[in-house]
Amino acid sequence: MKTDLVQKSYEIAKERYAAIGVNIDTALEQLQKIAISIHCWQADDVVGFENLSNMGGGGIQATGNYPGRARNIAELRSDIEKVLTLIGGSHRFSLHEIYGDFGDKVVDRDQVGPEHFASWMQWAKEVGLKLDFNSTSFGHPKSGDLTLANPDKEIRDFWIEHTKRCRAVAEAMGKFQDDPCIMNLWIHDGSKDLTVNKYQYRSLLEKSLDEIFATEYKNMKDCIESKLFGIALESFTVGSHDFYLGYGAKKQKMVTLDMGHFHLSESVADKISSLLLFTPEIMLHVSRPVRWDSDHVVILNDEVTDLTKEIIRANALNKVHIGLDFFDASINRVGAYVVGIRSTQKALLQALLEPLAKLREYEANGQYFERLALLEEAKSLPWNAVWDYFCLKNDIAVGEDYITEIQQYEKDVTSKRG
Ligand code: RNT
Ligand code: ZN
Repeated sequence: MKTDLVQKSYEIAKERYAAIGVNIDTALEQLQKIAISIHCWQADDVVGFENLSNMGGGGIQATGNYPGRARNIAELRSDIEKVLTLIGGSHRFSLHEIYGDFGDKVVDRDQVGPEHFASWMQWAKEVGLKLDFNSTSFGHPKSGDLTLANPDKEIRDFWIEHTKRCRAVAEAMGKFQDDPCIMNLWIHDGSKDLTVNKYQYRSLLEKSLDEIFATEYKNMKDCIESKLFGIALESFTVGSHDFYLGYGAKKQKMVTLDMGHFHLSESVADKISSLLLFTPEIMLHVSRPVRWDSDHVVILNDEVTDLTKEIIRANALNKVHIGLDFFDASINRVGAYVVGIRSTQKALLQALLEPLAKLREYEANGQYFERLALLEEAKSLPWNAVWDYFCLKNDIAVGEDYITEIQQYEKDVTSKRG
C-alpha cells in the first residue's frame, strides 16, 4: 500500500470527522492502548500439550483439517509471534491449562502448578504479551458429563482441586507480569437428555465454586462463563447464564459473555450496560456463531460493532476485558487469528469514532429522525482511512497486504508440518 496515499486519506478523514465533532487522533491513541486477549487454542484446534490421552468431547468441537496445526509449544509460539508482526497494539495471551510446558512428564490435572507455566511467562515477557488463563475440565477421562457439579464426591473434588491449582497458576502469572491475570472458568457440565435433578446439580456447582474461590488472591481475577448448550449435552446446562449472573452479582465475580452462548437473536451487546451495574467487571469472548455456537472466525459484523459501541458508550474500556474465542480448523490458522484480531480492532475503532456528542444531543432534544440519520451516516464515514493509518503507524501490513505475508509463512513454515 502506498504510504502517501494512506497519509492523504488520513488527512481527509481527519477533516471529515472533525466536522461532526470527532477527533480521530484521540480515537487512534485509545485504540493503541486496548489490549485484546488472544486465545491460544486457534493455533492447534484446542488440543493442547498434555501427555495424557486427550479425550475430546466436553461439549466443544473444532471442525476442519487444514494442514499446519501447531503440534508443540515451539510451533505454537512461532505462529503467535508471526501473528504479532501483523497486528498493532500491545496484547494479552490466554492459555488453557492443557497448554502447560509439561516436557515429557505426565502431569494430571490435579497436579498442575505454576512451574508448568514458567517458560510461558518468560516467553510472554520476551514478546511483550501479558498472560490470561483458563482451567480445563473437558477432554479428560474424568470429564464425563459432569465435573464441578458431579454428585460423585471423588470426581467433584478432583475438579475442585484442578481449578484451585489453576487459580494459583493465574496468581503466579499475574505476579510475574505485575498485572492481574484473568482466569476464566468454563465447564461443560450438563445433560444430553431430560434431567429431573437440575436443582441438585446447580447447588453442587454453587458449593464447588464457593470452595474454589475461598482463597483470595491479589494478582488474579476470576471470571465465570455460561453457556446455552454443548454438543451431546443439548438438554441441560448446569452453568447457565442465569446461574452465573446470579452467582457473579452475589459474590462479585466477573461474568464472561461469549457471543456464541446465547440464543442467536439475543443481543450480547445489550447485556453490557446491565452487567456493569451489578458485577465488578466484564470478560468478553468475542466469537461468531453461525446457526449455533460454531466459533467461526470473528469478522466485522453488526454483532461485534454493536458490542464495541456499547463498551464505548458506557465509557467502560477500563472495566470490559476483550478476549477472543474462535477455532476454525478449516482455513489457515495464523490467517484466522489475524482476520479475527484485526476485525475486532476495526469494530473498536468504529466505536471510538462514533459522533457520540452529537447523537446524544439529538436524543436529549427528542430529535429521533436526526439521531437515526446520523447513526446511518456514521456507518459510511471514512473510518477505513483511519484504520489504514493505524496500521501504517504501527509499521504493519496495511489493508489486504497481510494476505501475502500469511501465504509466505505458510509456504516457509506451516505447510512443512506433517
Ligand atoms: C466453550 C467456551 C470456552 C471454550 C474455551 C476453549 O463453549 O466458549 O470458552 O471455547 O475454553
Ligand atoms: Zn468462550
